[in-house]
Amino acid sequence: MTGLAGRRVAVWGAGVSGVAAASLLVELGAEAILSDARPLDALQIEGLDARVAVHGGGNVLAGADLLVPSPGIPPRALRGVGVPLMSEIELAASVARGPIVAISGTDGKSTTTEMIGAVVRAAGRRAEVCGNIGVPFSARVLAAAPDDVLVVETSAFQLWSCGRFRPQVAVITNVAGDHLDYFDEDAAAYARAKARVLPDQQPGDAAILRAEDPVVSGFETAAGVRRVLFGPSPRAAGLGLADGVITLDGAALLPAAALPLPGAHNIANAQAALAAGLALGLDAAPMVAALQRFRGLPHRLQLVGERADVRWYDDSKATNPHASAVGLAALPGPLVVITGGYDKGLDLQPFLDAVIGRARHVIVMGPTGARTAAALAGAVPTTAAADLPAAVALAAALASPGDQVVLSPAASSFDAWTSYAARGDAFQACVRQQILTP
Ligand code: UMA
Repeated sequence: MTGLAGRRVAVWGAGVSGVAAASLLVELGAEAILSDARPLDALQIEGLDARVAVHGGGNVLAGADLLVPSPGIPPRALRGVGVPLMSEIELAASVARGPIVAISGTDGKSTTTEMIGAVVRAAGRRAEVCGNIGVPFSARVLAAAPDDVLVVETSAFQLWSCGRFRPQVAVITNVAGDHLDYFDEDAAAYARAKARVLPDQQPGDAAILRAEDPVVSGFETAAGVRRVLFGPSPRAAGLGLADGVITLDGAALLPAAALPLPGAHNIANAQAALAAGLALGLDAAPMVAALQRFRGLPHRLQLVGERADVRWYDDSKATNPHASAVGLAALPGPLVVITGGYDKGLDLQPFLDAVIGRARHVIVMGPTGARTAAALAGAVPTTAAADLPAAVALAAALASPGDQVVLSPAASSFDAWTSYAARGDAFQACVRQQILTP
């Protein structure tokens, strides 16, 4: 059915996507050669189909005429490779039986993805939530029944190499500067990748686009595709916000204050989830109820605890300056901000704008720390901390009653941790040990 049976396909990268893609390929009757830049004894491969051939110590084609690259492999490493590329999500989508909802954009993807899973289930359909959020699409696609909704978080790393990818519902949250090192500083290539959920849509499919983002609302959609705009401002058509009430085509749907998650960005995430559910033909009432119960995900402006009238938040998922700014804007009250991490060379301005005039103090760490401190000189007091325990101790000394202390890195975690989740866990452990435990 997919034309993959009998093909010899190389899969590069033996992380979770490579393992899932190679296993799916052999399941579909293809011959899969999985290779990794690291030596075999350094790899921890779990759940790989025994029929897959594995090579370590370098990525190889081994006579394959099709290549499925792992998302972590940047375009420059695949240039001139000589065979067509097939993205891992494209591979999975090629055998999907149920409708695909693809969530793209720089910020809010994971929360929106989980919200869509929640509203779909509340409305009585099964949802398979997968993709960049952690479980590869290729690992889940065959488990889904034809009536199940495949809710897929898609990253620019997965989208740029798609040859064909048709989600019946495409959601784009926003496009802000991120991952420019991966795209060799080519912001247009990054934006193109974010828009890659749109061109293969068919008449009757839906494109759910963030109204206030000029890049996103300017994206072209295919002929016959329904464009639904969303965002927290008054709007006659689509999902809007008027007098604190979320509206659908101007009619009241849900007071924003009934959403448990704080901030305008979460109003927008909830609107996108409602729009996606409505595009699937689901009833509004159970979806609205599900959003009123939705408590959010770890490390996304997660309240760790409160002590002496100071609230401690973990926003480790804010891996770029724009995401940090969005999270900081959602917090009331004076801030003590702990920031810094792996330097992707991003423009710090959105973060600087969010802390100037609002932060009592900014504690800087990691490779972006010195750059941040220099940019804030004269505007906000800054102090460098050697590590997270030191930063937490410093923040405790600087915070006054009524303040919010927030880990808001504005940078990736790869300087010191394996993931933003590991960084957030470490921060929460420090807060519990040093602050919350009497
Ligand atoms: N490798 C090679 N050759 C190379 C480079 C790397 O063989 O030239 C190998 C590495 O040695 C390693 C493997 O590739 O063994 C890692 O592959 P990967 O980095 O693509 O990671 P996976 O484990 O397959 O996880 C990927 C996503 N990772 C990235 O996009 C970097 C996960 O997103 C995703 O959850 C998972 O697939 C399932 O779909 C993570 C992420 O950080 C969470 N995403 C970025 C983000 O959200 O900002 C885009």
